[in-house]
Amino acid sequence: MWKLKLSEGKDEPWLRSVNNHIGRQYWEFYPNLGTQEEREQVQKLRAKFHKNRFEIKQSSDLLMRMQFEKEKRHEMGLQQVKVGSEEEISEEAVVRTLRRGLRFYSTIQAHDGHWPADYSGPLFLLPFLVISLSVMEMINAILKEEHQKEILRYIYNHQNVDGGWGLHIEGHSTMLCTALNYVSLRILGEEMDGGNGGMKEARKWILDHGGATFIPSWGKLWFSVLGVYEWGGNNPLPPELWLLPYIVPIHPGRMWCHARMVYLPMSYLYGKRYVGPINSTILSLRRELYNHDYHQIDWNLARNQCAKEDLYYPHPAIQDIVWDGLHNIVEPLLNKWPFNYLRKKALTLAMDHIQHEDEISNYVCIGPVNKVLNMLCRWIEEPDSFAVKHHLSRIKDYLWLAEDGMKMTGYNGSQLWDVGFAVQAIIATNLCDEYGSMLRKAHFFINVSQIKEDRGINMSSWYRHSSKGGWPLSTPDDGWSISDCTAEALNAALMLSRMADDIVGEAIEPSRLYDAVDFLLSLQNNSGGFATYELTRSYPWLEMLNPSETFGEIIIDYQYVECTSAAIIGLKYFRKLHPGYRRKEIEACINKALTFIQTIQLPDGSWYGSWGVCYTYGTWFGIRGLVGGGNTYESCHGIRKACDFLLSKQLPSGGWGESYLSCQDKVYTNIEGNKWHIVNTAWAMLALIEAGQAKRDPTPLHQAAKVLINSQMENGDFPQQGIMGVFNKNCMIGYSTYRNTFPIWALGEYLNQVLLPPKT
Ligand code: LAN
Repeated sequence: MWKLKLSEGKDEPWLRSVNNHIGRQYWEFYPNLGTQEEREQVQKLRAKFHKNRFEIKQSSDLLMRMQFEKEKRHEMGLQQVKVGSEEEISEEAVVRTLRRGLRFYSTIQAHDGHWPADYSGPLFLLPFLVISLSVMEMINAILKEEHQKEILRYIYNHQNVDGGWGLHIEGHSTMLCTALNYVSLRILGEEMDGGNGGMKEARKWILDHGGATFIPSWGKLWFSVLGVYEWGGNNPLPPELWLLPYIVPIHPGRMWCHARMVYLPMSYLYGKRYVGPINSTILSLRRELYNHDYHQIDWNLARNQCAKEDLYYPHPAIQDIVWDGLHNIVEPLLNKWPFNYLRKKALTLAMDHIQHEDEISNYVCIGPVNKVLNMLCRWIEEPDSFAVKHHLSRIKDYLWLAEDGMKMTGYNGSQLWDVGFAVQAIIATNLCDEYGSMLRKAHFFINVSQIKEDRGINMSSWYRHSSKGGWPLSTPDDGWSISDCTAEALNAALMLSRMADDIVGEAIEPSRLYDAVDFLLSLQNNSGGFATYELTRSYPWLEMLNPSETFGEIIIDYQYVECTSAAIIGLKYFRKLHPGYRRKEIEACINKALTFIQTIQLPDGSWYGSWGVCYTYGTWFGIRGLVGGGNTYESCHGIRKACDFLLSKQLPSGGWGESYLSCQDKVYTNIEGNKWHIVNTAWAMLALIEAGQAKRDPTPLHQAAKVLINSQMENGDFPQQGIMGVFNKNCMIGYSTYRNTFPIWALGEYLNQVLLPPKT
């Protein structure tokens, strides 16, 4: 049976960690583990997912829950609460719901203080891993039989009825994910007509949509490396860009760090025109993926082909002109003497940057895409190197298992991010005396997850902003501090610092909080807004050169309401508790940030949320920032408009339910059938309560609270509904702890601000 391992890694020779692996989560298979009964239960959970897979696309982390239940058997002891539609909500009903919710929450907290969870959704990640390991001829060495079985389960479970795969688990079929998953299945040994017809349907989908020349650029690149597509069918990704002076706006050092870090190894592969070993599967795939004979394909035409299902960001004409020029004129030159000298130099420089990222991220890397790309590049450079061993040892950090199979996650988890919210949620219930041990553990986790030092020397020569004092999304091993992760963690740490040591443990030393504040202050842009990991370094018009077709707004680090509001809240609270430290600068920073938030509020009163779905998420942050920064409903027109906006979207059921389509279409869209979603409902409630709705008219809040109370399950858990995280406008990603954290948080505020208003 599979077992989830937490905070382990000390015995693995190729692993390094800055904090003793605290927060690391991965699954391992033990053939003799578990009783017959337990194995049967696992099979049942899998069968149930499979049966309902077309209706319910999200798994519910039931294998992890099962393991925790076994380890920490708990007596719920409190009867479930249901409130009738005409009934008034009693204080007792809310307290009991919260106690039940918290009791369950404590059973799924790890001993190290974090809440382990699935963090998946995109369907292109696993194929990237499979293809890279295939090129390295290491599939069977790294992905053991049981892994492969679970990976196949996952891929088939998420095949759409039409035979294709979406960009993410809820999406319509796309060429990118259909061709990639089809190829992965073939590499993993599936026959052309295997999978109970699944393979045949997939192949039909690909051919019906023009064949694999219509795959977007990222797919073209991976297929070229694999040997089932020609390099001449790729638009250029010249590594020479790294040789430009920094002043040039398109210098890679000015790009959003995710785009920079993904296009870096891509440009290395492109510059090398690397092609992996050709075997019979590859030769067969060359026949399977196209409507025409492979050798007759017009690769030059293929460069700009893209299936309409995949086209989120169509290339503007100017981009195609640039590509044509580079492809037809510059590339041929760069491959000839004496210009090939430049290519050589650029490749060496690119490799230096790849190595630097690997080293200072402890081979975790900034995300799953550059992780496997870097691994492949290091292998190409030196297959037996220590670097490759380091890389291989970190693969499992990105693999998660649930009842739908084994998937690759969007990061090596969202541990710290989830803990930051969890602390704020638990404290909001004001039942913390009873649940102090949860807070104590979470406090410890926050403490050991801060990035205490910059690891590289001379960060700026690697185009890195200083990370010192910040907090990461997952664990500090990757070395990448993020603005809002830092701000939320700072906020949580400050809240904990005001509570009794004997309950929540010792507070983090002020000097370390000062480091966090320094980091935040260093991230404010001139406009007042905050981007994600770094300052905004270049101009939005560069988006014209976004080559990805599938993803929107990836070229520069834009400024977001989420990041800016979080910074305001963290800094404001810090200033209150530590009034002596950089007081003036903090005040100026908050004021500028407040102005920024107001300037990006949309005419209907909402904010577009970029990292959660979508206007409910953004508007929660907008209100949180404005109120946290000292504004009130009465004093601030923006808050009034935002409240009106949220109230106008409340459903007759009393909840809110926003579809992921909001993110891509940029129009508020209800979930099909006007269904509510507990997480949207909680965000809207939190926003309205923060803006003082209770004083004006608590009815909408009572209605919403009823939805949350009634949705709680018998064991105190909450149901996993649609996917609630997003990135790059177009791709969804699941935050599996949100279903517990946000209902608890919202009901906590509801109890203490609405039912038992604080005495003033
Ligand atoms: C994340 C996840 C966390 C997220 C928040 C902290 C929630 C946000 O407020 C700031 C941006 C950030 C850090 C973020 C950026 C983009 C990420 C890293 C991701 C959504 C997780 C996965 C995604 C990454 C880009 C996926 C790889 C795909 C590419 C297109 C490069």
